[in-house]
Formats: sequence, C-alpha cells, structure tokens
Amino acid sequence: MSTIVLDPITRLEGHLKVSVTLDANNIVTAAESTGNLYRDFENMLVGRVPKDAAFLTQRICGVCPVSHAIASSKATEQVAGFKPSLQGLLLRDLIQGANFISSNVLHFYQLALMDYVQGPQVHPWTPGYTQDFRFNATDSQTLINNYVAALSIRRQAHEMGAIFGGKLPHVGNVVPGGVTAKPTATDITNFRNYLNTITSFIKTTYAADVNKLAAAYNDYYTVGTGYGNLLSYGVFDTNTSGGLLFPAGTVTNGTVGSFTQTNIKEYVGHSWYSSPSGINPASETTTPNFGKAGAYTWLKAPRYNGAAYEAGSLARTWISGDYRRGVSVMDRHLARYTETNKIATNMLTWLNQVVVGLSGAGSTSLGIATPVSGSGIGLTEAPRGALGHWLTVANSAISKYQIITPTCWNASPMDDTGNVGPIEKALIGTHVVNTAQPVELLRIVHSFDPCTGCSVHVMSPEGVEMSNFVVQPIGA
Ligand code: NFE
Repeated sequence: MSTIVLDPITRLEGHLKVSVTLDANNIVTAAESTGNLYRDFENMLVGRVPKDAAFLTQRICGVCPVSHAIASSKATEQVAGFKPSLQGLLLRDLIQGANFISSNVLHFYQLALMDYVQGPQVHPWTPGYTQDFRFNATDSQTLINNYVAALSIRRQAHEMGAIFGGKLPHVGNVVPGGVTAKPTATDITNFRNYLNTITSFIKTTYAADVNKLAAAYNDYYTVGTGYGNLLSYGVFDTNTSGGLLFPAGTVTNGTVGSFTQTNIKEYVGHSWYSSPSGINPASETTTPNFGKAGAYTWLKAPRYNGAAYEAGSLARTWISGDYRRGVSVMDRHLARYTETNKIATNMLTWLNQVVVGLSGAGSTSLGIATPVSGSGIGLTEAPRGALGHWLTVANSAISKYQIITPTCWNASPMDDTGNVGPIEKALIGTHVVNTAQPVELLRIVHSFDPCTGCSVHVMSPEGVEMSNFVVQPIGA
C-alpha cells in the first residue's frame, strides 16, 4: 500500500489537493479531495442590500463571474416577483455565452491539453510530467500552435462579452432587472464580428483538436468514470424553440429525470464546519470550524436525494440529448466541445433578435424596487456546472445567503453516510502506471475543470499553511 499526494494541483483555478491510496498493484483504492480555501461570502453578504449581491458574488471567481451575477439577480428578482424583458434576457444569454466560450476554450487548451502534449522545453511548459505522450512531433507542434492561438480567442471572447457586460471578467451591467447596456447598431456589428471569428475557431481548430485527442487517447473513455450521476439546473433562457437551451434535469443510472431543488441537501460531516449537516441551502448556515475531527476540506458535500451527482458540460449535454456517449475523462472533453459549438451557433440567433433603441417595458433593464422581505432562489449554470444562490431578505436587507458552486458538487468530500464526492469516486479504481508521474490522476481531476479559487487561501506570510486558523470577526 502506498499514497500519492498532489498538492497543489496546477492548471486549475484555486488550490486543490488530492490524496490517494494505492494497493500493491498501483490501483487507487481510496481518494480524498481537499479544497484549501475558505469562502466566507455567505456571511459577508448578511446585512447588505440584496441588489449588491450580484456585484459582490461575482468576486467569488474571475472565471465564472457572469453566472454568479445572473444567479444572484435571479434570486433577487424572485423575491421581488419580477421577470426581466426579452431584450434583457437576450443580453444576459449573450454575455453568459461569451463567458462559457472563454472558459471552455481556456480549459481545453491551457488547462487540460498539456496533460497529453509535450510542450517546448521552456517555461511555462516546464517543469512537468514526461509520461505517456503519444503525439508525433508534427501533431505536437500543431497543438502547441493552437494553444497559443487559443489565448487570442479567449481574449476575444472576453472582449465580446464586455460589449454588453461593460467589462470582464467582472461585469458591471448584469443587475436585478436585466442588463443596463443600451445596445447600438455598432455594438451589434462588433459583437457579430467577434462571434464569427470565434465560431470559426471552434468549428475548425477546436473540433479537430478535441477529436485528435480522443483518437490518440481512446482508452480514456474508460478512465475516470465515477458514479455516472449527472445534474443540471438548466441555462440560457432565450432558446427560440422555447424552454432553456440546456434544460434542467438529472441522470441517474443512465435515466434522464426531472430536477427538484428541494431534493438538495448539504452535508458537513467531513468538512471544516460546525453548522448543522443535511440542510437544504434555503435554511442552511455556514459556521467555519477549521481542524474539526474527521474533516479534511473547506468544501461542503451537496447531495441530491442523498446521492453524489456530477455537474458540468457532460451533465448539460446529456440532459439536452446533444451528447450521450458515456461518462469518462474523454467524454467530459467531447461534451465540453459539443456545448461550446452549440452555444456559439445559438448566440448568432440571439444576437439577431437584439433591438436597438427600445424603451419602456421592452427596455433591456427595468428598475425594480428593493424587496422588503421574502426568499428567492437563483439557479443557473456556470461553465463548470450547476450554480445556485439561495437568498432570504428581511427589513430590505439580506438576512441569509447560501451558494453552491459546481465545483462544490464535483470536488465535494465524503458525506455523512459515507458516499465520497464525484472526483473522489472517479479516481478510485484507476491504475497508476508510474507512481512517480501519476499523470492518470491529473487527467481525471482536470477533466472536471475544478475551480476552488472562490475564497481565501489561509497561509502564513512565509507560505506555510496555518494549522490552527481561527476566523476572526472584522475589527477583532
Ligand atoms: Ni471559479 Fe465557477 C464555474 C462557479 S466554480 S469557476 O464554472 O460557480 O465551481
């Protein structure tokens, strides 16, 4: 028996540690995923004006801020009993679509691809593992060239989103009530030009590269399979055929089913919290307790009907029927490509419906009064999967706020009844060929595109992790 600890795992957002136990044949028999980050946004938001949460919660992360702004806006709108105009929803979908493209292209080229391609022996491609590279020199050079080209595509996706979002990564225009941008004909033309360039990259370069990867590493269709349970809250409101472009739903034992948010409960038996376990986020609280016996992470364990579910592109495309080949490392990459292509194609349809110069009830943003009391839930999807904000308002201020990010679903720890999280489950059973270079583990973790960059890494100034960290109230 031996152990491997990967800490920190690079090429993801935030700091994630993974520890695995191997048997005598180098098969993973147990895995622990640890989020070394504490996110206190839930408590920080209490007492603030509900509308501010759309701006503040975006700061949880620079990679998925648009989805946080939308989830928060939806929660506030639900408390106020308000629905944005079609033009507001179109702009939200266009900004969120731009963010999805940016994130998915970043993931494939900058975060995942270098697990399979040996880069030039210079920084930033060194140091790195040298195990199991299968592409010849010509293909490797093509992929490296496309890695560089993808940096420009990602920048252009950001610039495209900023046309209506105001700026990126953290947008200024997505608010409860809609989107405050007033589109001009020039905005629409500029957006279309970006979209054409980006769509062409997706349909040619990204399509060819992801298929090249799948052909060279087709054994990865059977690696990192995990539970096979998938969950999505649904996203993109302005699908012209009605309903969401990616509908809400679940996949359990291969069967697509409905989704009901009251079936969600969060468990903290193995997380550094002392707040009650097994509570739906609408009434849950968050009390940190670093060092709690038996706990090993800052992530809670969200569960649906008591079971662990995987969130992300594969969940969305499976439920929508766009991709149902299987659940594995390679399926996650292909599903991510499939949805990127679908989003870009639909964005052109949405853009063609944007109207210049509307006022009154058709405006992109309609002012809503600050709600006095009530509760609301904002469910959407971030690039990495299901994202929910649960809000309670009392005396015109936030009295309770809970957030479950997609990486909380995927990188969650063991729950109170002993079910491990989806990434942990996907690691178990893996054969590590060379324990000095456990590239299989990296490929599995990266296929989920985890992001734990949502809070504060508790480090001493010397860079040593603090083991006796105590959360101090401001001013203490
Ligand atoms: Ni920090 Fe995010 C996405 C959200 S992470 S990138 O996508 O919410 O779980």
